Amino acid sequence: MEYQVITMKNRIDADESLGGLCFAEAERDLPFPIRRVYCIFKVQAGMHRGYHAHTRNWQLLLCPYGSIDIIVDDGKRRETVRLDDPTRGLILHPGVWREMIWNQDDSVLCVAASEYYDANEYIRDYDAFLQYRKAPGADPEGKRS
Ligand code: T46
Repeated sequence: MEYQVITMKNRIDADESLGGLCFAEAERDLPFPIRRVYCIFKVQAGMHRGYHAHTRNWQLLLCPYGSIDIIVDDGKRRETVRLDDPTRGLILHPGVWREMIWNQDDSVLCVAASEYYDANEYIRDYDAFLQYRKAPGADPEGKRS
């Protein structure tokens, strides 16, 4: 499957009340440069988002607060990765379908992305995604050079 689960480098203070800090550096800890960051917040438990793949975009997904399940689908298999610890990160390669399920109210999803936002590099139709997986050089939207 074209994803990795990583443990972010972290510094947990000996004094538990001071909590912890975790981090990753682009192109050192992550296999891509970071051009964009975004967060998804104030989502109610039980809600689903996503339902798309990217043709170019690499992403690191983090859940700094709460619990979110990420379903990753390569067109043949579907696997679920639970993000419920701030130090646990999910690197999604381009070309995988993702769905996100909120397990807990107000869980926060933070994402570092390799690309600027470009609606044209999303595949939002599952049948088009399956076609794309069969012929990754082909453009399901007719928009890639
Ligand atoms: C992804 C998952 C994990 C922007 O204008 N700029 C942005 O950088 C982003 C990410 C989104 N948008 C707009 C596009 C839509 O009008 O924000 C709206 C909501 O985006 P979307 O429905 O794609 O949100 P999700 O939660 O389904 O998916 C998002 C990311 O779009 C996607 O890249 O992998 O989070």
